[in-house]
Amino acid sequence: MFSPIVFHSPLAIITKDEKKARNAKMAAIIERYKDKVSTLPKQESWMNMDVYKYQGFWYHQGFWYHGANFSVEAVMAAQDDLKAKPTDVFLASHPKSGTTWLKALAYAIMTRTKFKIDLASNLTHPLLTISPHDCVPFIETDSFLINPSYNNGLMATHIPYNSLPESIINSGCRIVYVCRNPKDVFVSFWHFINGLNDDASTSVSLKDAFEIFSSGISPHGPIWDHVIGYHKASLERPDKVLFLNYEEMQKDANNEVKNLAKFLGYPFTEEEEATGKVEEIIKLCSFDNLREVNKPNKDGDETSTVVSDEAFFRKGKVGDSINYLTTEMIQILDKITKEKYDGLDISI
Ligand code: PAP
Repeated sequence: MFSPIVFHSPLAIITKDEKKARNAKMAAIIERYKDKVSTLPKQESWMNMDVYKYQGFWYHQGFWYHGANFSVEAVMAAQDDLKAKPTDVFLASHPKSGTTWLKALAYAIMTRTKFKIDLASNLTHPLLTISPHDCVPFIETDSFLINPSYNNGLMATHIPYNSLPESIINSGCRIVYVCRNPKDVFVSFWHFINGLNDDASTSVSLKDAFEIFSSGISPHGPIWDHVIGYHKASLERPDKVLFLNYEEMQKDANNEVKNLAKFLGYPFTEEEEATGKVEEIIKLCSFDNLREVNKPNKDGDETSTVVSDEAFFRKGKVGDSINYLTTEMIQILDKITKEKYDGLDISI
């Protein structure tokens, strides 16, 4: 059976002093990997940011905007420090592929006997008051990195399959991956990075961002290799790696959520299905509901640790990229995707 997961990250809200202490700890991690990073190939990516190629994928280095989260050093530290248990569950994805939604669903499924869902009273369930990112922290953020013994049994990562900390593979714990159409990922990513930006002079045009994304040098890129790594793993180890698809989740949430619950070891009982538990969880984790809960600004900017919660809820639609990309851009991304996924059963 799985270890019980705790209420939420105790690090969701921090004071200025705590933030300073955490930055100091992250600085120490950056220092720890300084020599290793200095040997890596480097390229310019978007927003005046250099990215470093590590084990086939690109990452920013050191502190960038909201801290050193997701940096190449953060990946290295997770690789060295994470000790996964066989009962753990890791939710994996390329950025902007449906991570927040998957976090909410997995958390709601796994804690459903502990927390009552009461959409009317708006008070009882953690997902009605805090972000899915506070319920399920990333291993390559300071929530975990400054406190490596912190592990609540349900964690998330953007690290590609081949770079996962060895204990995640060796312990035999479960991994759920969510993939999404690269065109929608790109448009979502572009909005997200420009939204992070306080300084308009460093915002990136769609055209420039497109060149970077399609050539694979955006952070965690190339997206296609990211997806393929987990897809292959899901074929080789189907009992340990579940491969989900954002578009399928939108099309048939009921079926996908039941599958997810089964894979996680928390299948819905007949009674739960008959009494609408699946639909209740889908509604709790719906875009509209989560966006409402994560509206600005409950916590105040001074104390929030990372990106503001609302940034993770833009439109939540399939195919929105058509409203932004030129015909040529669509053709380019479709061609790369077709070639890369050739012979693989990856629906997009
Ligand atoms: P992350 O990698 O930074 O954690 P991630 O959650 O993977 O981000 O992706 C964000 C996308 O998921 C956004 O897509 P959009 O820009 O095309 O709108 C966001 O709106 C969408 N999203 C977030 N929550 C949900 C949800 N509950 N249902 C469907 N889509 C969602």
